Amino acid sequence: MMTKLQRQSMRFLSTICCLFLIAIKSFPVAAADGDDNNTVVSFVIHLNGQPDPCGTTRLVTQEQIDKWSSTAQNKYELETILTDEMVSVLNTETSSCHDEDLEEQTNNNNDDDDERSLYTFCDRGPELTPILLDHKQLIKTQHQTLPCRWYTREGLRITSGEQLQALLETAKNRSSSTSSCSNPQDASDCDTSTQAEGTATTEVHLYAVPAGRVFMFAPAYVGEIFQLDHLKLLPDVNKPIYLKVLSTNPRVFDILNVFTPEEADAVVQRALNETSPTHRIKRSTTGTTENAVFTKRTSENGFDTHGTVALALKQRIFELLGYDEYWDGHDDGLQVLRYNLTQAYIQHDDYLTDPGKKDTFDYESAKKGGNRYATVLLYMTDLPDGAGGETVFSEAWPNDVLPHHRTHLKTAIKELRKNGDTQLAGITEGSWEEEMVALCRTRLAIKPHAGRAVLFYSQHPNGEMDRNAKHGGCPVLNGTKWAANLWVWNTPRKGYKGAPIRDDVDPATLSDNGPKQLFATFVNTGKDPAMANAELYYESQKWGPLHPDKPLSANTYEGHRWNVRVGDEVVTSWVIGNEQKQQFVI
Ligand SMILES: *[C@@H]1O[C@H](CO)[C@@H](O)[C@H](O)[C@H]1NC(C)=O
Ligand SMILES: *[C@@H]1O[C@H](CO)[C@@H](O)[C@H](O)[C@H]1NC(C)=O
Ligand SMILES: *[C@@H]1O[C@H](CO)[C@@H](O)[C@H](O)[C@H]1NC(C)=O
Ligand SMILES: *[C@@H]1O[C@H](CO)[C@@H](O)[C@H](O)[C@H]1NC(C)=O
Ligand SMILES: CC(=O)N[C@H]1CO[C@H](CO)[C@@H](O)[C@@H]1O
Repeated sequence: MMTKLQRQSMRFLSTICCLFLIAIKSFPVAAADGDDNNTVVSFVIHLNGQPDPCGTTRLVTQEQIDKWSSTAQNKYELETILTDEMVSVLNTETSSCHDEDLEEQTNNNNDDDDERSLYTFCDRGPELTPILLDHKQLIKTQHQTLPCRWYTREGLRITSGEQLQALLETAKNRSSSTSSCSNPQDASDCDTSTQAEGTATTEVHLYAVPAGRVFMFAPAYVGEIFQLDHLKLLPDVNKPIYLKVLSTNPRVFDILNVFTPEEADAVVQRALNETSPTHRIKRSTTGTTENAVFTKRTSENGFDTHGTVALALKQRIFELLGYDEYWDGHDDGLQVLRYNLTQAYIQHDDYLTDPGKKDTFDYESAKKGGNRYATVLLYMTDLPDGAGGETVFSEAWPNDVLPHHRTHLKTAIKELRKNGDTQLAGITEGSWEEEMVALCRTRLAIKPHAGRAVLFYSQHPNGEMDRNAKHGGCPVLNGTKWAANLWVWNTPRKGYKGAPIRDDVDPATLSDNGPKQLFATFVNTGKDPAMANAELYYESQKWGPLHPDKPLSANTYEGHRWNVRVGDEVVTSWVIGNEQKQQFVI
């Protein structure tokens, strides 16, 4: 924490520095860098997920930016133009905007510019580039490589010239207000005459994401704020959505104002109503196989893949994570969780492994496979004080405890036994649940409360698993905890179009191992007059009217869900089983 005195002297220093800047600005030489238009911009480049920039560009004129903006016909052209242009204006002497993994691998000291160029970061080569759904639309750079995608610090993908210009304007406004005012909060301090000269360098920060990779926020310190002004305010909340950093390693964030109490209620109600055997609330399973009940996950869960609210939440979360469009198959559906008294989920990784290689799916996200990379947790209920139920990151320590004040697990267990909290709830001495309660009181633990949302990453920006993201659901010591989570994948997941397949799988055998196409018929007998205007949907996508005596049919896959709607209401919901031909009747 800064003391008041320190803050004052900081302000004093910044005033001096501004006066100094103003002094410099009166020399014509300051604006000399080939600019007639009074506007010069320098781009500050960050590699995906890195708070510190890897380099800055030479000054760029408005005219140049106008040209890039007007040349690009779509987002793919824009990202290629930006990649080429950034390479050409980057100050290479001071830049480290290249792929360090690659440099290490090739392990050579030669000063080959190619290997130290941003191009090697944007295109990490076929072995390290997952193939995303829009891969075919990517346009090669002048260097015949794949381009980066470009984002703001807040995760807004730059998809058009207008957006780039808007970014520039925001940055210009910011730099003019900070360079000519000693106190940006107080406009009376601003010297408008220097603002009019406008010769201060405007810095625009751009975050480069390699082809095939996903954007990740780049937290620098605990408490840092990322205000996501590109996300729409929720009508009932009416406050900006923002992230607040809870931990930088693992990367954990609070997400504020991202869902409403009404949405939380709707999701819980829907979960309680669900009757489909695959989606209803039941004892949870773990891992890559769907039916492994695990003794150290005692909580229950259901899935909400099709509810209107669940879908709205999913789309909002995707936008928040940096997707400019919702990609089907990149998530597991909203998982709704219930933890009754004493129930818990021991610390684990959301990142999946398949050591026995039972799947043809390629889980190696560090190469070109896919895995879960982001988890968003939504807490739906308040618990009484001391009621447990935290989400604990077992490899991370609380931020407000100095290292030498950290409590050992054994000490924490002793304390628990002394004050008897856990026995009261029905947790026995020596059980894994007891040890978890102790862990939750010593490690980085997030207290649930209604409306709280948390984001964490299970992968590093280069796709490697983040082993510090191990976490668990602490035993509930009083009441019931409701929560929901969304797992987001860096590629389509198993069974979905575009899912990555292991290299060592013979494609000829794939049809046997991969998901089987099945045939379903949907019939409206007309017996129920309420179904006269029924419509058939595949998940939330309309398929067609399901009129009496006009059956519909479709090729589909096991686990896929078809819904019958009357008006806005889903009245019946079918999940495809494993038989070749199936019929569903209302
Ligand atoms: C920048 O400032 C101008 C003038 O004050 C204002 O009209 C404009 O809306 C601002 N633009 C952005 C993107 O903040
Ligand atoms: C749950 O089921 C009840 C009774 O069928 C119904 O009235 C209610 O609208 C349902 N709620 C949701 C959220 O689907
Ligand atoms: C959790 O509590 C609910 C409500 O009391 C109950 O219906 C459910 O069966 C309980 N689940 C388990 C696994 O005990
Ligand atoms: C559980 O919480 C309720 C409500 O805050 C409180 O009255 C009760 O004493 C708590 N029970 C235990 C065992 O702490
Ligand atoms: C305000 C100003 O000087 N605008 C100039 C910027 O550069 C273009 C192209 O050289 C000129 O046409 C503008 O007049």
